[in-house]
Amino acid sequence: MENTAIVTAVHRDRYELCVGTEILYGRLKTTAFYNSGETVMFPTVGDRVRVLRNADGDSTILKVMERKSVFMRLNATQGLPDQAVAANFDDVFITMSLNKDFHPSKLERYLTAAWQSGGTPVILLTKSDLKEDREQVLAQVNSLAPGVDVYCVSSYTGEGFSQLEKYFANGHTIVLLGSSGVGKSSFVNVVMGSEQMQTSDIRESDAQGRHTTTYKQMFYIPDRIILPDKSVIKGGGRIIDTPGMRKLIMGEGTDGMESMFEDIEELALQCRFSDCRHQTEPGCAVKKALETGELDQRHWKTYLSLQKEEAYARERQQILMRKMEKSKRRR
Ligand SMILES: Nc1nc2c(ncn2[C@@H]2O[C@H](COP(=O)(O)OP(=O)(O)O)[C@@H](O)[C@H]2O)c(=O)[nH]1
Ligand SMILES: [Mg+2]
Ligand SMILES: [Zn+2]
Repeated sequence: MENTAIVTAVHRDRYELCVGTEILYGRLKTTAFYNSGETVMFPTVGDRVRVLRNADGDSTILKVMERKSVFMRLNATQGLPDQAVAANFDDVFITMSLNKDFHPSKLERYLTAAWQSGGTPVILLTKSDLKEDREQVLAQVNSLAPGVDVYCVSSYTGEGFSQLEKYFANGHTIVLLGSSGVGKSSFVNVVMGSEQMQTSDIRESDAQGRHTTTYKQMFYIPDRIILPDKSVIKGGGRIIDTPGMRKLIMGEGTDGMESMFEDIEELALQCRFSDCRHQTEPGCAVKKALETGELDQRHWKTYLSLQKEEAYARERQQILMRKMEKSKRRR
Protein backbone atom coordinates (compact mmCIF):
# COMPACT_ATOMS: atom_id res chain seq x y z
CA MET A 1 0.00 0.00 0.00
CA GLU A 2 1.28 3.47 -0.87
CA ASN A 3 0.87 6.42 1.53
CA THR A 4 1.99 9.98 2.07
CA ALA A 5 3.88 10.32 5.33
CA ILE A 6 5.57 13.15 7.23
CA VAL A 7 9.19 12.69 8.30
CA THR A 8 9.41 13.38 12.03
CA ALA A 9 13.02 12.30 12.70
CA VAL A 10 16.11 11.12 10.87
CA HIS A 11 18.36 8.45 12.41
CA ARG A 12 21.31 7.83 10.08
CA ASP A 13 19.72 5.80 7.27
CA ARG A 14 16.40 5.18 8.98
CA TYR A 15 13.51 7.62 8.99
CA GLU A 16 10.76 8.02 11.56
CA LEU A 17 7.51 8.66 9.72
CA CYS A 18 4.03 9.67 10.66
CA VAL A 19 0.86 8.72 8.79
CA GLY A 20 -2.09 10.27 10.56
CA THR A 21 -1.47 9.30 14.17
CA GLU A 22 0.49 6.18 13.31
CA ILE A 23 4.28 6.04 13.58
CA LEU A 24 6.33 3.87 11.27
CA TYR A 25 9.90 3.59 10.08
CA GLY A 26 11.25 3.74 6.56
CA ARG A 27 14.39 3.43 4.49
CA LEU A 28 15.21 4.98 1.14
CA LYS A 29 14.57 3.03 -2.03
CA THR A 30 18.12 2.70 -3.35
CA THR A 31 17.35 2.90 -7.04
CA ALA A 32 15.26 6.01 -6.53
CA PHE A 33 17.79 7.92 -4.44
CA TYR A 34 21.27 6.70 -5.30
CA ASN A 35 21.42 5.45 -8.85
CA SER A 36 19.07 7.73 -10.68
CA GLY A 37 21.74 10.08 -12.07
CA GLU A 38 19.60 13.08 -11.25
CA THR A 39 19.67 15.66 -8.49
CA VAL A 40 17.36 14.03 -5.98
CA MET A 41 16.06 15.56 -2.77
CA PHE A 42 16.88 13.49 0.29
CA PRO A 43 14.24 13.55 3.00
CA THR A 44 14.62 15.68 6.09
CA VAL A 45 12.45 16.46 9.09
CA GLY A 46 9.16 18.01 7.99
CA ASP A 47 9.26 16.50 4.51
CA ARG A 48 6.26 14.83 2.98
CA VAL A 49 7.27 11.56 1.35
CA ARG A 50 5.59 8.80 -0.61
CA VAL A 51 6.08 5.44 1.10
CA LEU A 52 5.39 1.86 0.21
CA ARG A 53 4.08 0.13 3.34
CA ASN A 54 5.65 -3.22 4.14
CA ALA A 55 3.60 -5.67 6.11
CA ASP A 56 6.57 -6.52 8.30
CA GLY A 57 9.68 -4.43 8.76
CA ASP A 58 10.57 -0.97 7.49
CA SER A 59 8.58 0.76 4.80
CA THR A 60 10.22 1.97 1.59
CA ILE A 61 10.52 5.70 0.88
CA LEU A 62 9.92 6.30 -2.81
CA LYS A 63 10.25 10.05 -3.16
CA VAL A 64 10.19 13.42 -1.46
CA MET A 65 7.32 15.68 -2.37
CA GLU A 66 7.79 19.30 -3.30
CA ARG A 67 8.67 21.58 -0.38
CA LYS A 68 7.03 24.87 0.48
CA SER A 69 9.99 25.95 2.61
CA VAL A 70 13.43 24.58 3.49
CA PHE A 71 16.70 25.31 5.29
CA MET A 72 19.85 24.02 3.63
CA ARG A 73 23.34 23.62 4.93
CA LEU A 74 26.69 22.90 3.37
CA ASN A 75 27.63 19.29 2.88
CA ALA A 76 31.00 18.70 4.55
CA THR A 77 31.91 16.32 1.72
CA GLN A 78 32.99 18.16 -1.41
CA GLY A 79 30.94 17.39 -4.49
CA LEU A 80 27.96 16.01 -2.59
CA PRO A 81 24.67 17.89 -2.57
CA ASP A 82 23.97 20.27 0.29
CA GLN A 83 21.76 18.92 3.03
CA ALA A 84 18.26 19.97 3.92
CA VAL A 85 17.93 20.65 7.65
CA ALA A 86 14.17 21.11 7.96
CA ALA A 87 11.30 21.52 5.53
CA ASN A 88 7.69 22.61 5.15
CA PHE A 89 7.52 24.92 8.14
CA ASP A 90 5.35 28.04 8.26
CA ASP A 91 7.07 30.15 10.90
CA VAL A 92 10.75 30.43 11.68
CA PHE A 93 11.30 31.25 15.34
CA ILE A 94 14.63 33.04 15.33
CA THR A 95 15.79 32.32 18.85
CA MET A 96 18.30 34.54 20.63
CA SER A 97 18.91 34.79 24.31
CA LEU A 98 18.36 38.10 26.09
CA ASN A 99 21.10 37.62 28.64
CA LYS A 100 24.00 37.09 26.26
CA ASP A 101 25.33 40.00 24.27
CA PHE A 102 22.95 40.71 21.51
CA HIS A 103 24.55 40.55 18.04
CA PRO A 104 22.76 42.60 15.37
CA SER A 105 24.68 40.98 12.48
CA LYS A 106 23.69 37.54 13.64
CA LEU A 107 20.06 38.60 13.69
CA GLU A 108 20.35 40.02 10.18
CA ARG A 109 21.88 36.79 8.99
CA TYR A 110 19.11 34.69 10.53
CA LEU A 111 16.45 37.03 9.17
CA THR A 112 17.85 36.76 5.67
CA ALA A 113 17.98 32.99 5.92
CA ALA A 114 14.42 32.91 7.24
CA TRP A 115 13.03 35.07 4.43
CA GLN A 116 14.94 32.97 1.92
CA SER A 117 13.66 29.69 3.32
CA GLY A 118 10.07 30.47 2.39
CA GLY A 119 8.93 30.71 6.03
CA THR A 120 7.88 33.78 8.03
CA PRO A 121 10.37 35.01 10.63
CA VAL A 122 9.30 35.58 14.23
CA ILE A 123 11.85 36.71 16.81
CA LEU A 124 11.96 34.90 20.12
CA LEU A 125 14.12 36.50 22.82
CA THR A 126 14.69 33.82 25.45
CA LYS A 127 15.71 33.70 29.12
CA SER A 128 13.70 36.82 29.96
CA ASP A 129 13.96 35.82 33.63
CA LEU A 130 17.64 36.80 33.49
CA LYS A 131 17.27 40.24 31.99
CA GLU A 132 15.58 43.10 33.80
CA ASP A 133 16.02 45.85 31.23
CA ARG A 134 15.09 44.55 27.83
CA GLU A 135 14.07 47.89 26.31
CA GLN A 136 17.43 48.51 24.69
CA VAL A 137 17.52 45.11 22.99
CA LEU A 138 13.91 45.47 21.88
CA ALA A 139 14.62 48.87 20.33
CA GLN A 140 17.56 47.42 18.41
CA VAL A 141 15.53 44.44 17.21
CA ASN A 142 12.66 46.63 16.09
CA SER A 143 14.92 48.87 14.07
CA LEU A 144 16.62 45.90 12.37
CA ALA A 145 13.45 43.96 11.75
CA PRO A 146 10.56 46.35 11.36
CA GLY A 147 7.27 44.54 10.99
CA VAL A 148 8.59 41.27 12.40
CA ASP A 149 6.84 40.04 15.57
CA VAL A 150 9.08 39.94 18.65
CA TYR A 151 8.42 38.09 21.90
CA CYS A 152 10.31 37.83 25.18
CA VAL A 153 9.91 34.42 26.79
CA SER A 154 11.23 32.41 29.71
CA SER A 155 11.06 28.65 29.74
CA TYR A 156 11.70 28.76 33.49
CA THR A 157 8.77 31.00 34.44
CA GLY A 158 6.55 30.57 31.38
CA GLU A 159 6.52 34.33 30.78
CA GLY A 160 5.50 35.30 27.25
CA PHE A 161 4.16 31.90 26.16
CA SER A 162 0.51 32.95 26.25
CA GLN A 163 1.25 35.51 23.52
CA LEU A 164 2.34 32.67 21.23
CA GLU A 165 -1.02 30.87 21.15
CA LYS A 166 -1.72 32.07 17.61
CA TYR A 167 1.29 30.10 16.33
CA PHE A 168 0.08 26.85 17.85
CA ALA A 169 -2.56 25.69 15.41
CA ASN A 170 -3.37 22.43 13.69
CA GLY A 171 -1.71 22.10 10.31
CA HIS A 172 0.80 24.80 11.27
CA THR A 173 4.51 24.10 11.73
CA ILE A 174 7.13 26.11 13.61
CA VAL A 175 10.88 25.60 13.23
CA LEU A 176 13.39 26.87 15.79
CA LEU A 177 16.50 28.52 14.44
CA GLY A 178 19.33 29.81 16.61
CA SER A 179 22.75 29.15 18.10
CA SER A 180 23.19 26.31 20.50
CA GLY A 181 22.62 27.22 24.14
CA VAL A 182 19.96 29.86 23.55
CA GLY A 183 17.20 27.64 24.91
CA LYS A 184 15.52 26.06 21.88
CA SER A 185 15.16 22.61 23.39
CA SER A 186 13.99 24.04 26.73
CA PHE A 187 11.31 25.92 24.78
CA VAL A 188 10.20 22.69 23.08
CA ASN A 189 10.04 20.91 26.42
CA VAL A 190 7.71 23.56 27.86
CA VAL A 191 5.48 23.45 24.79
CA MET A 192 5.39 19.65 24.88
CA GLY A 193 4.82 19.48 28.62
CA SER A 194 7.60 16.94 29.15
CA GLU A 195 11.26 16.51 28.46
CA GLN A 196 11.34 15.56 24.80
CA MET A 197 14.66 17.10 23.91
CA GLN A 198 17.86 16.94 25.86
CA THR A 199 18.98 20.35 27.08
CA SER A 200 22.59 21.29 27.40
CA ASP A 201 22.77 21.25 31.19
CA ILE A 202 22.27 17.49 31.14
CA ARG A 203 25.64 15.86 30.65
CA GLU A 204 25.84 13.32 27.83
CA SER A 205 26.90 10.56 30.22
CA ASP A 206 23.89 11.12 32.51
CA ALA A 207 21.53 11.05 29.62
CA GLN A 208 22.65 7.80 28.07
CA GLY A 209 19.87 5.37 27.45
CA ARG A 210 17.24 7.95 28.23
CA HIS A 211 17.27 9.75 24.92
CA THR A 212 17.90 8.70 21.40
CA THR A 213 20.68 10.58 19.68
CA THR A 214 18.40 12.31 17.20
CA TYR A 215 19.57 15.83 16.79
CA LYS A 216 16.59 17.25 14.99
CA GLN A 217 13.05 16.21 15.43
CA MET A 218 9.48 17.25 14.82
CA PHE A 219 6.87 17.07 17.56
CA TYR A 220 3.10 17.24 17.59
CA ILE A 221 2.16 19.91 20.12
CA PRO A 222 -0.62 18.85 22.56
CA ASP A 223 -3.94 20.69 22.41
CA ARG A 224 -3.39 22.16 25.86
CA ILE A 225 -0.07 23.48 27.09
CA ILE A 226 0.51 23.64 30.83
CA LEU A 227 3.02 26.36 31.66
CA PRO A 228 5.52 26.21 34.55
CA ASP A 229 3.17 28.34 36.70
CA LYS A 230 0.39 25.77 36.01
CA SER A 231 -1.64 28.13 33.84
CA VAL A 232 -3.00 26.61 30.64
CA ILE A 233 -2.86 27.93 27.07
CA LYS A 234 -4.13 26.57 23.77
CA GLY A 235 -1.72 24.35 21.84
CA GLY A 236 -1.84 22.45 18.53
CA GLY A 237 0.32 22.17 15.43
CA ARG A 238 3.90 21.00 15.14
CA ILE A 239 7.33 22.20 16.18
CA ILE A 240 10.76 21.27 14.82
CA ASP A 241 13.83 21.50 17.05
CA THR A 242 17.21 21.75 15.36
CA PRO A 243 20.79 21.85 16.56
CA GLY A 244 22.63 25.16 16.27
CA MET A 245 22.94 25.74 12.56
CA ARG A 246 26.30 27.37 12.16
CA LYS A 247 26.88 26.13 8.65
CA LEU A 248 23.55 27.29 7.36
CA ILE A 249 24.05 28.50 3.84
CA MET A 250 22.44 31.26 1.97
CA GLY A 251 20.39 29.66 -0.76
CA GLU A 252 20.23 30.81 -4.33
CA GLY A 253 17.02 32.69 -3.84
CA THR A 254 17.37 36.43 -3.66
CA ASP A 255 14.12 37.19 -1.83
CA GLY A 256 15.83 37.16 1.54
CA MET A 257 18.48 39.61 0.48
CA GLU A 258 15.88 41.91 -1.03
CA SER A 259 13.75 42.01 2.10
CA MET A 260 16.67 42.60 4.43
CA PHE A 261 18.77 44.98 2.40
CA GLU A 262 16.19 46.99 0.52
CA ASP A 263 17.91 50.21 1.62
CA ILE A 264 21.18 49.18 -0.04
CA GLU A 265 19.54 48.02 -3.24
CA GLU A 266 17.70 51.33 -3.41
CA LEU A 267 20.89 53.33 -2.88
CA ALA A 268 22.62 51.32 -5.60
CA LEU A 269 19.98 52.49 -8.07
CA GLN A 270 21.29 56.02 -7.54
CA CYS A 271 24.91 55.19 -8.42
CA ARG A 272 26.16 56.87 -11.58
CA PHE A 273 27.03 53.55 -13.23
CA SER A 274 24.42 50.86 -13.37
CA ASP A 275 27.07 48.16 -12.86
CA CYS A 276 28.74 50.03 -9.99
CA ARG A 277 30.56 47.69 -7.58
CA HIS A 278 30.59 50.42 -4.92
CA GLN A 279 34.37 50.37 -4.61
CA THR A 280 36.27 53.10 -6.42
CA GLU A 281 33.70 54.22 -8.95
CA PRO A 282 32.90 57.94 -9.05
CA GLY A 283 29.36 58.99 -8.28
CA CYS A 284 28.74 56.00 -6.04
CA ALA A 285 25.70 56.58 -3.85
CA VAL A 286 26.53 53.70 -1.53
CA LYS A 287 29.99 55.03 -0.70
CA LYS A 288 28.58 58.47 -0.13
CA ALA A 289 25.93 57.12 2.25
CA LEU A 290 28.62 55.22 4.15
CA GLU A 291 30.64 58.42 4.52
CA THR A 292 27.74 60.50 5.79
CA GLY A 293 26.66 57.69 8.10
CA GLU A 294 23.28 57.41 6.42
CA LEU A 295 24.20 53.77 5.73
CA ASP A 296 25.44 51.78 8.70
CA GLN A 297 28.93 50.25 8.20
CA ARG A 298 27.98 47.05 10.00
CA HIS A 299 24.80 46.61 7.94
CA TRP A 300 26.85 47.10 4.77
CA LYS A 301 29.44 44.51 5.85
CA THR A 302 26.76 41.93 6.58
CA TYR A 303 25.33 42.57 3.13
CA LEU A 304 28.72 42.01 1.49
CA SER A 305 29.42 38.76 3.29
CA LEU A 306 25.96 37.35 2.63
CA GLN A 307 26.28 38.30 -1.02
CA LYS A 308 29.55 36.39 -1.19
CA GLU A 309 27.95 33.33 0.39
CA GLU A 310 25.08 33.48 -2.01
CA ALA A 311 27.42 33.60 -5.00
CA TYR A 312 29.33 30.68 -3.52
CA ALA A 313 26.14 28.63 -3.11
CA ARG A 314 25.18 29.35 -6.69
CA GLU A 315 28.58 28.26 -7.95
CA ARG A 316 28.44 25.02 -5.97
CA GLN A 317 25.02 24.29 -7.36
CA GLN A 318 26.25 24.78 -10.93
CA ILE A 319 29.24 22.50 -10.42
CA LEU A 320 26.92 19.86 -9.02
CA MET A 321 24.54 20.15 -11.93
CA ARG A 322 27.37 19.75 -14.42
CA LYS A 323 28.58 16.64 -12.57
CA MET A 324 25.10 15.15 -12.68
CA GLU A 325 24.80 15.89 -16.38
CA LYS A 326 28.11 14.21 -17.06
CA SER A 327 27.23 11.05 -15.16
CA LYS A 328 23.89 10.89 -16.95
CA ARG A 329 25.53 11.07 -20.36
CA ARG A 330 27.99 8.37 -19.39
CA ARG A 331 25.26 5.86 -18.70
N1 LIG B 1 17.50 31.30 32.98
C1 LIG B 1 17.06 30.59 31.95
N2 LIG B 1 17.81 29.60 31.44
C2 LIG B 1 17.33 28.89 30.39
C3 LIG B 1 16.07 29.17 29.81
N3 LIG B 1 15.87 28.32 28.79
C4 LIG B 1 16.97 27.53 28.74
N4 LIG B 1 17.85 27.86 29.69
C5 LIG B 1 19.16 27.21 29.96
O1 LIG B 1 20.04 27.43 28.86
C6 LIG B 1 20.84 26.28 28.60
C7 LIG B 1 20.68 25.86 27.15
O2 LIG B 1 19.35 25.45 26.92
P1 LIG B 1 18.94 24.48 25.71
O3 LIG B 1 17.46 24.39 25.74
O4 LIG B 1 19.69 23.20 25.76
O5 LIG B 1 19.44 25.33 24.46
P2 LIG B 1 19.55 24.89 22.91
O6 LIG B 1 20.97 24.49 22.68
O7 LIG B 1 19.20 26.12 22.13
O8 LIG B 1 18.60 23.77 22.66
C8 LIG B 1 20.39 25.23 29.59
O9 LIG B 1 21.29 25.24 30.68
C9 LIG B 1 19.00 25.70 30.03
O10 LIG B 1 18.69 25.29 31.33
C10 LIG B 1 15.28 30.25 30.39
O11 LIG B 1 14.17 30.57 29.97
N5 LIG B 1 15.82 30.91 31.46
MG1 LIG C 1 18.97 21.89 21.79
ZN1 LIG D 1 27.95 52.41 -6.22
